[in-house]
Amino acid sequence: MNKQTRREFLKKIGLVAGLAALPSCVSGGRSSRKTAERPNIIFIMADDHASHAMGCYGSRINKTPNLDRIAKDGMRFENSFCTNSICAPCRAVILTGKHSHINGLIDNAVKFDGSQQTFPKLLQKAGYQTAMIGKWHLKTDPTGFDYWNILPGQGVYYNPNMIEMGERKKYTGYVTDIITDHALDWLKKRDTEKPFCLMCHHKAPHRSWEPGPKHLTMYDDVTIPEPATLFDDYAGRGRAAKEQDMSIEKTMTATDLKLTAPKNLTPEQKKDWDAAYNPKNEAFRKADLQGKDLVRWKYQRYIKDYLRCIASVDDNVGRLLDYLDSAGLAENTVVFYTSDQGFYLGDHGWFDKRFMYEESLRMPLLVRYPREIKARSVNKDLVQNLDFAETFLDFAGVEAPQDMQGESLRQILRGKTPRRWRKSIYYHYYEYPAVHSVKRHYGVRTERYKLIHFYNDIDEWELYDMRRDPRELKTLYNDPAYAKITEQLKTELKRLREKYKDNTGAPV
Ligand SMILES: [Ca+2]
Repeated sequence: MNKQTRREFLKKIGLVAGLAALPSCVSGGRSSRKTAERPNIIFIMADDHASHAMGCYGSRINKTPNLDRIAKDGMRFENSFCTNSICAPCRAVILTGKHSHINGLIDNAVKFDGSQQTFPKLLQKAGYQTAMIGKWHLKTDPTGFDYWNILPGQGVYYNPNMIEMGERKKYTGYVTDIITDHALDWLKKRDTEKPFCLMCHHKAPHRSWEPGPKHLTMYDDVTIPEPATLFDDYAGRGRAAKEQDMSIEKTMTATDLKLTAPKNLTPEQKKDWDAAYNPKNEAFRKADLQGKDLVRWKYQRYIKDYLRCIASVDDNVGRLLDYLDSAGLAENTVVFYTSDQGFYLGDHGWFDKRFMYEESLRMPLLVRYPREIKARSVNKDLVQNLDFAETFLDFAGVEAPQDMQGESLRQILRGKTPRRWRKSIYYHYYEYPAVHSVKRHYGVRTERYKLIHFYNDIDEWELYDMRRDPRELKTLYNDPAYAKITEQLKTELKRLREKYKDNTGAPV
């Protein structure tokens, strides 16, 4: 029975609304009561965690043993991309399964319209218990959750305020630990008769990369390898890459570099902080660095703090996984790990995200669900955050509404890529003029090529052949040898803009 007929059949026998009450739903066509239970969902998301800082993605710079557990027992996606590489827009796309121009949240300045359809609301309606804990960043209160406890705005790393169902409370401690504590508390107190969907969304490793008390001196005795493009001069690209304001050399502040301590530490935390940073700062003051040496020092300073924040995320993901094991929930829980987008880890001399270049376009994506996903699988299909809503609904046996724009990943997770899976992805970034000065652009990426159109106060195109130039150092736009490819990509870009109903920005 296909999805539509099954739905009609259920409707006929009056079971659609009652699905929630059924301990064994027919989803997946399994017969036994036990295997047909609807799975729980834990959706863990970090903020700005690039996949090249994860062990299972081959990181040269850190280890993430707990995240690797998810990859080892499940599937790792090699080609997972965001639609708009910035915090709030990415979250809105995930919630709605719709591109930014449709859900309305095109940049970080816009408030999310929480009255619209989202996957948590649909899961809730289908009988799931839903919870949202951690970074929300959408400016309006969460909707579609039985329980929510969120950081206000970006939140802070130490001693954060959180807003629990509308009530603001202050906590002492480190944000990644505190978010996980709340997630574990909620899991322990939940109604065990119902399936659940828990969103555990971390602030880390977002700027300004303040490490937790356990990791303040981690990496002190090592030098982290530099990326190949740390001293990129952007000679092969257009104005957008040259005119950004997100470089390690020029943009980083004293706070970013921990030349000043965070203001909100308790006396005890301040003592630990000073013990870790004062000697490092003293050594810097004596060194009198300039030019490339100074960039190198800043890079070490930045990347070590970034990785220290990730070490805490990794520890805390381990705590959640351990709980699932001890509570007997590991088999029947879909565990998702991702980040709202990638990040520049000194690549091209940058930090931050926004550009459609690979480092920030890519999202790590690991999914574990032993009942359907083979251990240690690796997938190369082109997938996006646009697909998550429909994937969660599919696992819950809820039919995705027609107006969602992604595709369920469930068949891919089962190792069976649908025959007509997409061959290209669409991207559109809007936040300009704004912090970091990354110009507005949209584009298309296929397995091999990428075509980007920068517009607004500029009209420039860039084309990359990622097989020959994986670091995207030289645009091939206007290269006669690539004229035919360029035309094909423009046609594809037009098709995608029509498909996704995007008439914002300059025409192709
Ligand atoms: Ca982010």
